[in-house]
Amino acid sequence: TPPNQPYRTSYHFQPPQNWINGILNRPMVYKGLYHLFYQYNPKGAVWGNIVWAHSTSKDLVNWTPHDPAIFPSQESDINGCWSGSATILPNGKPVILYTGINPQNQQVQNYAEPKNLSDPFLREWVKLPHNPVMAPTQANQINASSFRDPTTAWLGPDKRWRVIIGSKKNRRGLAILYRSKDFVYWVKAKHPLHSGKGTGMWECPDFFPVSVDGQVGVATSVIDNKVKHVLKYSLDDTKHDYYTIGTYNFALDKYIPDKGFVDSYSGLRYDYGKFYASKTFFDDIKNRRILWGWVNESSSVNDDIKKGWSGVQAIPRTIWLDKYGKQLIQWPIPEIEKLRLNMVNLSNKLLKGGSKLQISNVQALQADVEVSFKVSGFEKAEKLDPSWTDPQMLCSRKGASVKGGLGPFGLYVLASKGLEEYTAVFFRIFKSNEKYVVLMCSDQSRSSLNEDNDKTTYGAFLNVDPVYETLSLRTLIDHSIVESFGGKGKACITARVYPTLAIGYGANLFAFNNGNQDVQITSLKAWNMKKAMIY
Ligand code: DQQ
Repeated sequence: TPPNQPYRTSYHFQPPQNWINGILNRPMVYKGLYHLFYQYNPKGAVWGNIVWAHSTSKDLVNWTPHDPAIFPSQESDINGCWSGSATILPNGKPVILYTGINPQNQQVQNYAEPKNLSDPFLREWVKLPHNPVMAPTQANQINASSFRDPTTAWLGPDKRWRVIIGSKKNRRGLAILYRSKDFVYWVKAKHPLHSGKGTGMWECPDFFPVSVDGQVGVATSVIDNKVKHVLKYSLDDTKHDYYTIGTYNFALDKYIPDKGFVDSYSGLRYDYGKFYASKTFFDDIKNRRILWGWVNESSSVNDDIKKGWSGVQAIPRTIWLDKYGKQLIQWPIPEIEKLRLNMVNLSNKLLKGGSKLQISNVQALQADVEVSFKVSGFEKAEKLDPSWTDPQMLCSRKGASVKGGLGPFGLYVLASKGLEEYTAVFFRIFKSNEKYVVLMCSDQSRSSLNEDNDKTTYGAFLNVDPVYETLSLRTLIDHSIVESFGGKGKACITARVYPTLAIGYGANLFAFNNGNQDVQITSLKAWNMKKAMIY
């Protein structure tokens, strides 16, 4: 990588150089080690020449790189080894199903397994000589340019494996279902597991159970009345990850979203900023389900080529069902807290309307900040216009500098001393009938003096009642990424920013309140983050 790299992260995963994307082709645990596989271009900072790069870790924080695990080597993947997933078979053997691009540029699904099961790093993978194991044909009517990203397989009570593959038919997104008795010979089911009208292509689907009771994770094959199922897909059209919560009807081999959940651009999202092609895996070391996603750049392709790299991975998040079954909750894995150093701690600090407060003694470039607010004076809340249904639009219309009644209040991160540059993560409270609605925003519009970046503002409605609950925000700041969790993980927003002044010692952290009503910071804790060992 070229020198002078203010945007390289210090604790978010990224390789030393080049392009990464798609996913962590299904991370997994094997013999006590976490394996991360990800889409990687060994030859440059733009997408292409895709192989599966590979790293392992004991703690999901520090990583050891290995040579690429899967790369083009046979006819069925000669034009690329795209996304896929690992499944651990009942005998403990991990198997990978992945999408290969064949000489006709068709998307087909291939099988690979470790060469040597006693190597805990699983460095070498061998492919079936007779790959592919699933392919588009005249008979099955599968669209050969929209057939990719097999999920982790689940084993039904009938002892047959099932896997879904993302696809589309015209504008209908599809989760094509295949079944197998031996994991090698796969038969397409007559009906997809699920489909969605008008969404376009479903990339990187993920299908998994979540416990209806508590935060404990559930293994992928569990089907009983103590779980709900989640279907997630990445919409190629909007580049966001959407999910619904529902029931897996095993007798029909169909997934049915619960009432109120929709397969559309307005559906629930894992993250309301930049976060794509994510996947979950069940971590049987700690009995939790972990979600991991890729965060693309917001800089120009030219700048990516200049800096020699593109893409980072978000911090892995534990994911579980909220107690009302209405949404998923996400929280950064606790292992990341090992990197915390030198806590700064404030409590019961009044943040007057129109004021800001610098948080000193933290290294604002790489920090973990947790803040909670107590709000009063609800009569000051602005009225929510019934037409303001799109939170991102509302956040861009009412950015951090637009004064309000209750809010905007929150944090200025990666901020220059004189606020020529800052990224604002904040709340704004509206009144709608007799209820209060909390809007959470991440405003990048002032994040950099370099105009050559995508500085779109992001937003989400946060399902917290500010009258009875504390309003909390956690933000993970790491040079060019700002990952924010509102309401203890009820809404997440990830942003990429490229300050020109707020770099090195020029980066600062503030709490701010641009509303006219005072708010109380009940607690603010900020830590410097140590650098993780990533390569
Ligand atoms: N990128 C991969 C595909 C996947 C997409 C190719 C997601 O397998 O559908 O690199 O970004």
